[in-house]
Amino acid sequence: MIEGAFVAGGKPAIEGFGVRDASLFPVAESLLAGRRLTFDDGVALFKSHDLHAIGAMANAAREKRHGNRAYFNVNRHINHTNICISGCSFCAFAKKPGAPGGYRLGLDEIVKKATCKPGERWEEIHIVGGLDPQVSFSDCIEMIRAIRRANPTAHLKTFTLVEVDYYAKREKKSPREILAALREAGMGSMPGGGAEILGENIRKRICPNKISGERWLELARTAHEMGIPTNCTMLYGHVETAEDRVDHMLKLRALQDETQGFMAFIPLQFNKENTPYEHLPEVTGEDNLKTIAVARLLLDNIPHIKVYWVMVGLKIAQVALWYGADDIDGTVVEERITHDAGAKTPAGLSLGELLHVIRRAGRQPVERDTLYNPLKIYAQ
Ligand code: V47
Repeated sequence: MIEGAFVAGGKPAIEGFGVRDASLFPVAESLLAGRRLTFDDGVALFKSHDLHAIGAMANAAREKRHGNRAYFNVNRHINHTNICISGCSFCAFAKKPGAPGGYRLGLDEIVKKATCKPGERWEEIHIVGGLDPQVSFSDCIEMIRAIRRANPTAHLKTFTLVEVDYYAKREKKSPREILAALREAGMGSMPGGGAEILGENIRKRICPNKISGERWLELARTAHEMGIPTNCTMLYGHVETAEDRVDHMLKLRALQDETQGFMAFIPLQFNKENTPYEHLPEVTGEDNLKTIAVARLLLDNIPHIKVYWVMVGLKIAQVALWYGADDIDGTVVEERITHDAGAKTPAGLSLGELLHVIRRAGRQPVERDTLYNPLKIYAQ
């Protein structure tokens, strides 16, 4: 049940959210009564332009869980290879083997990136790469071990479920064996990439060679059963419909009911440059904020909704902290996937810049570790 939506003067509670679009009255009533939102509620939210009311509902849910806190972490991304056989149409980062622009970092370069210079620290290193035929599973294990040696205190959030499936097939091993070996080498948790849109109709169009949505969910279940926490994502703003987005979120919600293994949901705004979708309209700020808000409202069992400023920009990220997001990713340092697709955001932020963004949004910055244990609560 969402509290605090009641207004003085005996007005109906629903007005506390400022809902003007009648199609959202049932949604607001469900929230006030503590009822779980349905597929139709999700679609109504996406189709409505009553943005402030949607934000107010999401903010009430966000503040009920997290108060005024805005979590962030001091992290660094490393993309060890962009060579990939998957051929997903939305991805400007990936290069086919032998194609111009392909790169594969050597172990020395990876270790150098993972090693802190004086004055630097990374609480988390986030490592993902393409499905590169020249990178063996033992290379992956060696990479994790070498990073661990170079930076023993950083949490390693490594490899997507897509990479787990790829190496399981290549090594003729079960996903459990692959995950166990990665964990043994030093992997602490997994990022949420590769989910895209889980519905097969869209997957067939945008990433026909990638694992199915069903397989992605099955692998997430396996990781969670093994006690490996993961994130989950949704790539939005390409050819999907409101119904596809809601279906995606409800599939994640259903799995989370079973496993409680997802830490955070991160909506990923599609960046279209250098992809076949350049003709599509830009994703708007309205859509960014609405997607964050609907995620907060539908995903009532996923503790954190993270806004990824790299994709939506710092200004929208600030507002998103009032539209359902309680977490903002992060210092990042170096980013390739979005920037190869035309992102105009910086590649990384200093701790001071990130604190400024959160404070100027009026939220209390809380530095967290990957598993959301607070490390430091900063003055607002
Ligand atoms: O899976 C690819 C997406 C993902 C584009 O778990 C694109 O904490 C936008 O998963 N425009 C990788 N997105 C990034 C990712 C991620 C990022 C930040 C935090 C976490 C986390 C995970 O990027 C891919 C794909 O869905 N992607 N191409 C593009 N043109």
